[in-house]
Amino acid sequence: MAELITIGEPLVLFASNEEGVSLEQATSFTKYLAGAEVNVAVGVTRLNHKVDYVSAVGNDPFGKFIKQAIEDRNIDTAHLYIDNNYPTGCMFKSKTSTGDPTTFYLRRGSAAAHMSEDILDSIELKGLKWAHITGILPGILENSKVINKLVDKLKKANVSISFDPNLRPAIWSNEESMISKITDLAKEARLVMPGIKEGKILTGEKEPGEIAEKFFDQSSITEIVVIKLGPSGAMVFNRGQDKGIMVSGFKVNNVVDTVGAGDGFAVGLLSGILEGKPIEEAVKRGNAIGAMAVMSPGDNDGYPDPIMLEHFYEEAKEQ
Ligand code: KDG
Repeated sequence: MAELITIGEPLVLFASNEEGVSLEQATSFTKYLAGAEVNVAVGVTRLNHKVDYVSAVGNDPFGKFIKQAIEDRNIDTAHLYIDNNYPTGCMFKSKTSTGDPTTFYLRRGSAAAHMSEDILDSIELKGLKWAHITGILPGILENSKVINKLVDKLKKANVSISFDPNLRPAIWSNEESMISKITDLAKEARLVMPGIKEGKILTGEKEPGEIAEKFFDQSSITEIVVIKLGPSGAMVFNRGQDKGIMVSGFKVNNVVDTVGAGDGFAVGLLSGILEGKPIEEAVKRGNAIGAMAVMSPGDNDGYPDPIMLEHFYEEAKEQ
């Protein structure tokens, strides 16, 4: 029985092998499994939790690659639908060890974008504790009723929602609708985990405490807001407590690729919560896995198993 469910679009990622070369000029790429929600499913599974993943891919070579990659990572593909009419989403990424890479998508109208409400009918929610959703899902879906039905179903089954805004302006027609749809979804979540820049865009506030307050004010469901501050760590805010708690990040000497770090953070935070750890310890694990993620090229290849995580804690230095 799964403890966590995630739903979103898996992408086939072509990551350039040529440091400092633009996507336009790059000629050599390596193929990976990517997609924010599948990244979280991979990481939490690797830490020995049972995760259910819901999505759709095309009946094409990349859909087959994704299905196999998910199965290879020990995740059940019973709810990964193969769509004969629409293609699998693709993403391209440049290579840079300084700052964030350039990304480019070929995903509009993909199989995942065409997920219908029916896709939710066969999902078993019994025994589930958490559902992880990101702001990418409302940005790609052609039919917004899927989100409404998902949220209703989760609420009826008393499944808590964890929500990562994952702002991706490239998939939205304009910023206004991105902010309004993502804010609506955040209101349904018990746990919200924006990056500091995302928090500022979504709430119009500047300081972590003010951002968290805005998330609490707009929803009676949100209990925890964790604001990611990049390499320096994250701040945790619990509803009703005056002050946030700063949890330091870890020093990383060799940044290979920053994409996937936020999902790595979610992996640590959610797996810690599933294991009943105090929230600060879960956030510390989030910081650790975020740091591990930036040291490898694919989105999710750097996520640890429990032994690797232990080794990291033994050797890593906090900021
Ligand atoms: O968080 C990592 C994701 O950004 C990446 O895997 C691709 O899901 C993705 C997206 O939509 O950007």
